[in-house]
Amino acid sequence: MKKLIPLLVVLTVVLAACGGSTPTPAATGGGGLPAEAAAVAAERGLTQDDIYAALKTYTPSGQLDPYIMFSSGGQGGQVLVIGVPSMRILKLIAVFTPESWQGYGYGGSGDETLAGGFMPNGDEIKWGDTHHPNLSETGGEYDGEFLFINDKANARLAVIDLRDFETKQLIKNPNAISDHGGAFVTPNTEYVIEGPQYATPIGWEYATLDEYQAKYRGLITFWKFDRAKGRVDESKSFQIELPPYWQDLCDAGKGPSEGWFFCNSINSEMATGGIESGGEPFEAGTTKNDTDYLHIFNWKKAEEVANSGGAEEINGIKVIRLETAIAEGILYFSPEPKSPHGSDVTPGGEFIVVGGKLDPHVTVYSFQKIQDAIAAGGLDTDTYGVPVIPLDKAMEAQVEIGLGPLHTVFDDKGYAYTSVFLDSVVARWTLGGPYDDKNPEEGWTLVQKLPVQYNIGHIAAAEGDTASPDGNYVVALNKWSIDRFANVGPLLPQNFQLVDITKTGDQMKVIYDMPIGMAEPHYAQIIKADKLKPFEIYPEIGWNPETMSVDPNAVTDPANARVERNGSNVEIWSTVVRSHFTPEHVEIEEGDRVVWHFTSLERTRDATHGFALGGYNINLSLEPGETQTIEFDANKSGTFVFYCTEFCSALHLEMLGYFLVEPK
Ligand code: K7E
Ligand code: CUA
Repeated sequence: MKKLIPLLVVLTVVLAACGGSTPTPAATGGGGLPAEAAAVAAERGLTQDDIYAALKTYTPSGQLDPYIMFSSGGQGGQVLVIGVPSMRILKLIAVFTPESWQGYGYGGSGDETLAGGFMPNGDEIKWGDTHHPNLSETGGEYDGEFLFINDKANARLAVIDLRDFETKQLIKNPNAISDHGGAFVTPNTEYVIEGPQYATPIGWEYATLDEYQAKYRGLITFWKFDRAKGRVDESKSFQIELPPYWQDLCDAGKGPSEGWFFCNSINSEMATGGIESGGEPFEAGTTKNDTDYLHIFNWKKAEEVANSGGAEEINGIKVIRLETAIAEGILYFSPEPKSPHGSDVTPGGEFIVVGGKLDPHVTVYSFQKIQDAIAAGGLDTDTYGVPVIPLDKAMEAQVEIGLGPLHTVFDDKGYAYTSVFLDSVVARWTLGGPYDDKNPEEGWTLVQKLPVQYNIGHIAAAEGDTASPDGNYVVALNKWSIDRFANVGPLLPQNFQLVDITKTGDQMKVIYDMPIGMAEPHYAQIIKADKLKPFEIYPEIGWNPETMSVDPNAVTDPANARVERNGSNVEIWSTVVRSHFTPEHVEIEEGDRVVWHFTSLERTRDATHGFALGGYNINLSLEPGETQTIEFDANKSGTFVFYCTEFCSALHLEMLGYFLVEPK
């Protein structure tokens, strides 16, 4: 009984502190709930910290999360949408991988979107390795309009429209076969940047590994974003040729560093592996040097050069050659220790933070010092002639935080948070102020190392990549979960841990574990929920989500639903509403070409219908007001059934039709 007293005290105090509204009798009635809650806590063996965590995260039915996290779905090729702090999955957005339940890649407009990401020869790619989601920004703040994400495996970029949380565009990079440092936006989303990763000859032409230094190249792409169209405009985009170091994570400058862009890199050794034939294995060959190169780009200058004839067109896109980039002052390097990962610009834009996987420090670069060194000139160059700013001329500070620092995010209190992989901790440290040469190291101090479970990769903060991060939460995106969840066999979930960062000093706390029972996410961004203004239903009946306008083939009245034949072409206009398809009988002939339009007449929120056509690999999701078109050859005769795949009403099971294909 003694053990219960502190619990009771905490609960009473916390409950009393919960908002200014008058507590309901149920909450305090004669101490009823605290006693009951204390009994539950005792029964479950909950500590005071557990009770605090529960109260910080429990979200009653109908209460909405103040933040929304967009997480990469890793090699599953999707984006996960998660409420914070409840850590409930709200949606999985199909991006690079077909998802039948969203009707993405099973007959509807998603087919065309997916086809945009196929190889130039038309070869289909039906998955992606998503790493870095990035929200569109205006003035360095998330604006809630668009989300971008890369596919590392195939060097592709995706555009998701946050009016309906659907993927609108995939683009295959015409000159790179893998990427990593993307998607990252400039502060007004002028460009969405896709950094490279593993060097290959431009256009992935054939060249042997003996020709690595001569022919293999890095390549960074600045995709021009047309906000009005909601699409990337390849004709106004450009690339910059880079030495064959493996450019890694990137971030755009903002504030004083706006117009610049920063990427860390690995493999300044230009290792080519091949242990089986006497070479050094990659992991040894790429980690011999003590430093690699932070890549520093003047993208405003690059834009000018690309738009004034300074680029060469390769496979349909402008490419600024390495010599041009050097001659025009577009590219500089500065050494970064050791096996770097992560490149994160501070909210004020004055500093760039780089982690070193094999170095116990984070290294902080000063943008002003970089500018001063460039202005002073006289810089040595690397093998390819790129000017190198010595580390001591660019560095502002180093903070020793532990083994394996990776990524850094920020809050509103002047703290930085770095994920530390080998130590499995979140390190909180203080950012020194703007550069003061009388006291250059002031304020760069480690404050707390919070253990997380286990092996944290990325870390995400609420509004974390903006010019004004919030200070409530960070999420540790842990790669391993080991013993945190019930055993589900040898392939385990990842573990997202929510960390409360509201209190200053060494008071960070883990307050929630969320298993990700899917692929392995990399990065995530967290936006204030009230910045998102998605449709509740599509604005008008007949809305085509691809064009974001009313489709010419929309049918707003079931009386106009019909089947028309023109030779062997059959065109069908169907309406869909609870609880029937019109028409319910579709009779055609084997070998017909079928074009079939569907319009949902629903105006009720959440009244979604599906359209499944068994035997033809077709399934659509028809949200209220949506119009979709499918096209296929009726290459199989027989009696087929189409039915609704969403339980939409009491008579959902009766929502079906017959599709009769008469043999030739
Ligand atoms: Cu997983 Cu950003 Cu691709 Cu680091 S990267 S962890
Ligand atoms: Cu419509 Cu079920």
